[in-house]
Amino acid sequence: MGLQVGIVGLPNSGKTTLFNLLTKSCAEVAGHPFSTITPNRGVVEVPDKRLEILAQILRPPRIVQATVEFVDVAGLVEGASKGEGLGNQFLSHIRAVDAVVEVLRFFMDVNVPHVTGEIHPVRDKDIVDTELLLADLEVAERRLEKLSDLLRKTKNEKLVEEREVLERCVEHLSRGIPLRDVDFSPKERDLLKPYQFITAKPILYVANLDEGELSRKLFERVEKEFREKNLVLIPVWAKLEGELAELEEEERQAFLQEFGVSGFGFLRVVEEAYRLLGLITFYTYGDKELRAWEVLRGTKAPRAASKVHTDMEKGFIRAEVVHFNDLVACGSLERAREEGKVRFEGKDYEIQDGDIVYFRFTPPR
Ligand SMILES: Nc1nc2c(ncn2[C@@H]2O[C@H](COP(=O)(O)OP(=O)(O)OP(=O)(O)O)[C@@H](O)[C@H]2O)c(=O)[nH]1
Ligand SMILES: [Mg+2]
Repeated sequence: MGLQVGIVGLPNSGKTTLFNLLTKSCAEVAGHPFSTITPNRGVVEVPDKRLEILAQILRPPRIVQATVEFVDVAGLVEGASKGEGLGNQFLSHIRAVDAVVEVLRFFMDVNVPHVTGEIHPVRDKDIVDTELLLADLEVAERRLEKLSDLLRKTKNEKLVEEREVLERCVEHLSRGIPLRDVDFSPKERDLLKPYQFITAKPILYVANLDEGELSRKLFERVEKEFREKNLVLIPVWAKLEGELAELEEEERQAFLQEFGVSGFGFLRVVEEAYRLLGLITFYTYGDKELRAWEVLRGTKAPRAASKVHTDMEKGFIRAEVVHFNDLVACGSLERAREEGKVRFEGKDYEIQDGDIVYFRFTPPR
């Protein structure tokens, strides 16, 4: 299973337009609020230059890229937690994701109404972030009530711990602090995991611009503000990029240059999500395929093997590893072996970004 990313934002901010761009889908986009009701889901293959180079060296019968699944939900409005708009129940669809992308409207288009009547991305961010906080607060408070009931009847050490950490959550959320900014211990994090709090997930802001000067100026100002707060704001031109995607490469480059943009913004969304999550890529290669996988930095070899197959973790013997750079320098796997660049690593080996790994394991009887 690849990475999952949820897309949130105000109605008409361009979430579905971005979703379509990312996943090459054609979900309904409309100029009225709440055009998305049932969530859209789509999978993107992660662009990977190293994988292309490896394919040239190894000539596998098949190449499998790492994937990211995007989930596009309905728009959130102020008061959603109290039932405004479509309420906030649909947020349950993004509880299971690994990271959140929040789309902020920077495009001006008067034909597309803004729910508050004014283009103001900083305020929009406050509205949406507040609703996400309130959604988490609701979950935490509901669970706390249940826990208090339970604890009145039974004494249970673990439940007491859980209550303490949930109380801390409520305290922070009530003060407007997202849970990702709270310093929980690893043990507390484990206790909180089942709740899938949205504000505990890494978040990436996407500025949806149009090609006009006003939009760009606004972006420059807001981006600076975000940077000072250590927040990531990525510019995309969702509508324009969608139109450009249909052009031939040469024509497209000419357009991008004209707008002073070095490349598609939407591709950065995937890259940044990776970076935010601390993910690295390793590769497996066998008779059938060459394949890219993502794991958290610091993952040990047996755990990485379990991504390929759980039997590989259980029966793990060793990993035979060559780094991408070494393989490229040698030009072939045989040469890399001759030059001693293929290492044998044990169960404590931490997989490195760009490793090509062959797992040796005892198959189950
Ligand atoms: N001019 C311009 N229009 C855009 C841009 N992005 C989206 N739109 C338009 O804005 C309208 C809303 O876009 P959607 O992608 O449906 O917005 P959404 O956030 O998914 O909206 P809901 O699903 O209703 O919450 C559509 O008419 C889009 O064509 C943009 O970058 N520039
Ligand atoms: Mg939509």
